[in-house]
Amino acid sequence: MHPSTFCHSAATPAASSALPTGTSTTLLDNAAKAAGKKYLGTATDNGELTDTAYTAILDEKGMFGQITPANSMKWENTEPEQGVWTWTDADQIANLAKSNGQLLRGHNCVWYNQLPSWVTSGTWTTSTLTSVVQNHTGELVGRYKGQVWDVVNEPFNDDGTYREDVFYNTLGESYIPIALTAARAADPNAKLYINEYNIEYQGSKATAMINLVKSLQSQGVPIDGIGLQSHFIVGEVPSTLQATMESFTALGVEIAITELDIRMTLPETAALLEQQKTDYDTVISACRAVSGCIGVTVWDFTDKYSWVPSTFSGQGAATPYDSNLVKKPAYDGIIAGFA
Ligand code: 9MR
Repeated sequence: MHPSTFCHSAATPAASSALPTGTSTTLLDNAAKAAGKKYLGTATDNGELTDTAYTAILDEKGMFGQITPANSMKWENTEPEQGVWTWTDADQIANLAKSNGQLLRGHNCVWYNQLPSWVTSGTWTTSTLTSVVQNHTGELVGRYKGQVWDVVNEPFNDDGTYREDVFYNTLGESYIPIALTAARAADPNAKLYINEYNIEYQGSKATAMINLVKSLQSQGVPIDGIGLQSHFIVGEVPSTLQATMESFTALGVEIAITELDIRMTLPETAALLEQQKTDYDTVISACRAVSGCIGVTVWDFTDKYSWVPSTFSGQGAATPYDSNLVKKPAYDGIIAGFA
């Protein structure tokens, strides 16, 4: 790199220098616990753990009380071939949680995405796929005991019908009780969740989740919680969020915000960042107000590693730290929400 380019960019990151930053010195998990919540957590991923500026924040005591592996516990990474288990990356995140004294959220056992081809392209009968689901779920939940698990991830389409994947197409809705029952058998102390997006709004998808949980409860199938992923858009956080949460906790299950981020159309502006601060405050305040909402996880804490730009072209800046690991106004919004 040309020396003058280096000096310029090191001294004044052009993109963020003119924009407002976060100023709170309160740590995020400390704020969550002071509000009576179990944690403020973050997703993280193995490739990020060599970034020492990143890990300095991730590991700081009082900052994140919980972590979720963004990818390393997923099926394609843990059982890439039938009965062949690869635990190195998953163990790295679990061990990090242990050494930092953080809760771990297992993510996830059964999901339509990031599946190895032996699962998606296999020739299954009801009986063989039941065993596969039981075995995979049991291995994961049994390996990392005493944790919270997203046992089933994203079972619904946005209209509230069941997503058609290899599990549903072979086993119908019964794959859900099969997975939950196997998880409970593997670790009676694990908290078992179904995790979903676009259930933060009242509508067919949230209603489908309520009906599913009621049905599981009536069958005696173990279900402890509902995860609201909460991938939001700046200025569009649902005004009914708290009411939706209450409709879930009324079922007698706990809930958590599991993958919070609030994206914007780039470029960032001062006005968008201020709105984002308000939006983070709104989401955190809703969790704070609902006693059954146990905690909030951001889907990574820095724009440097957010999944958003690669999925939503032209959008990003969804997290509380910018890509230079500088706090954004959104950070202060989280603190304000817990205050
Ligand atoms: O953050 C994850 C990203 O690194 C992966 O490429 C992506 C692949 O599907 O999955 C992301 O995490 C998803 C999570 O597992 C389930 N809910 C949506 C998340 C964002 O896509």
